[in-house]
Amino acid sequence: DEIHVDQLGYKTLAKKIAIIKGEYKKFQVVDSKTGVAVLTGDLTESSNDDSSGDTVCYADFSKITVPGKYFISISGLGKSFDFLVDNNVYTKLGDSMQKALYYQRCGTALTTEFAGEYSHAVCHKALAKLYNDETKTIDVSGGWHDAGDYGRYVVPASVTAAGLLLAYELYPQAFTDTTRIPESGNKIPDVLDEAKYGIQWLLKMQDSESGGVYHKVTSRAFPEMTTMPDKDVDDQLVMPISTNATADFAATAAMASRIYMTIDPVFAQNCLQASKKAWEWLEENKDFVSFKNPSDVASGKYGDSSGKDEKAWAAAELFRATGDEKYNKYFTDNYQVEGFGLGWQNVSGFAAIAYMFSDVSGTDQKKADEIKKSWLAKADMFAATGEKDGYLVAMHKMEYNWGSNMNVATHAMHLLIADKLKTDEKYTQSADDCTHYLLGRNTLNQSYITGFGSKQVNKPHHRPSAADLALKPVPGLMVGGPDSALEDDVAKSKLSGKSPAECYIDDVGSFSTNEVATYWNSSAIFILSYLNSNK
Ligand code: 9MR
Ligand code: ZN
Repeated sequence: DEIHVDQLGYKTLAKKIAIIKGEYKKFQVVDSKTGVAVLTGDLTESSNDDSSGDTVCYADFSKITVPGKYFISISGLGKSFDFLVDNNVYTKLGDSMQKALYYQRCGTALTTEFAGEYSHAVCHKALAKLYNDETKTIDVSGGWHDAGDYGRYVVPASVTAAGLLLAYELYPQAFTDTTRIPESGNKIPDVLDEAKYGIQWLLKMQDSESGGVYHKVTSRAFPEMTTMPDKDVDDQLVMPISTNATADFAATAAMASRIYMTIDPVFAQNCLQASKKAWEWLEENKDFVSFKNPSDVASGKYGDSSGKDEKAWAAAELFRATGDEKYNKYFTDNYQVEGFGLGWQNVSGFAAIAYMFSDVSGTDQKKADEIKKSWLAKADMFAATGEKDGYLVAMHKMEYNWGSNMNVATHAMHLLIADKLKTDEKYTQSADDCTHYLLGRNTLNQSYITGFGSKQVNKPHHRPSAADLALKPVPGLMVGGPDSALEDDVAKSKLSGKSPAECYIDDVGSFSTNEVATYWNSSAIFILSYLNSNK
């Protein structure tokens, strides 16, 4: 299996490239039903890939536009996995990745009607104790289990929800009301029902008095891998308020107030009130309140050394939702282009998007144009990186760190946003190439999304998948992917000496390469919503 393709396939009119390890001359595209070769072509000259160390050449079979199932064959080497040429090739995947968030829901029973073999009884419904004062308990049930663990964290959950809202806002045609979640059929696109499920929990994480938002609610330690959600009965502790939880919350709630305005006006109003209240906390607590795990707590940290990008994001969203000059001023005075991140730690990309697309009167057009210019320059850089990369993915070899698949997906998001600002095929092409990477066109020939592709993830670091009786893991979850820092014992013992792009192992113990996370899914859902928006 040295012939690497997108294991789902390609849309009919898309550019279609297979990537081959080694040096060969000719390839054939074979119709896998009839066994008939439908195209013979020349491979390109070989070049080197920096991130994997591979020597690769390319088969371009873009000419194949007849829908069907095919494989690539190279004499002396063998054949690729089967793949489809079909305009609907990513439809099921998009729906499934969104449905995966339903499987992550906390505080509700996953019934067999909607969850099938992945059903379980209600979990984490008991009142949670305030870490700083265990005599106080509050109801913070709901939301999503963050990842392979059952922690619920405000920072990443905000980013997850914001990614869904943004996908819906830019590509509404990609979403349906028929993904078989409990809300399906309510005339609201399921993606908005899912985002609302997360945001309703975020609302509960706000301290109604001060407006500050608690950083997370988790148990002290991670439960065993074989614990189903409903069997995890350790105390749930609500950790102190932090700047970034409060600011990310303010941003996401303001965004929600805009998006749900006509669809769900009461919810939209609640979100706006809560967002403003969170902003008040930020105004009263100007010094950065970071989050550190207390010594007896070992759940995920989601720490950060700066709250600047988070606060700028909150200001941009609040300005867009209200038109109030005070938020505009805060944004224009404070926003600095710093990385345009679209992940949990650096959210300056979300801040930029909110401002660039603002049509509220009072928007500082000069500032917006400046940001657009930098955004496009960065997109040019990503596109150039992708073109140079052996596997055509917009990634430098230093970027294969924990959650590298999110880097791939957010770079694609960046490119797609750029295309919205200034249509250019090189942007959408590079984003497509990132998607192909995630779906198996990479050095390991590995599809990184459970339940999809020919070489699938079978053993994700995901407690329900490890604990339930189902043979296959919960489908539609994207794993973190290669992490060259080798940050768990399995990775240390099995991956040492490997190139960055190879530092991945499908092992339940490898939490630094094979865990799942809601915000990783959300970034992938964004790019799939683009792909599924124009069939
Ligand atoms: O996604 C997070 C990654 O960027 C960090 O490097 C890593 C270590 O701090 O944590 C990751 O997030 C994990 C979180 O801390 C706990 N739940 C599982 C998350 C995904 O691995
Ligand atoms: Zn739960």
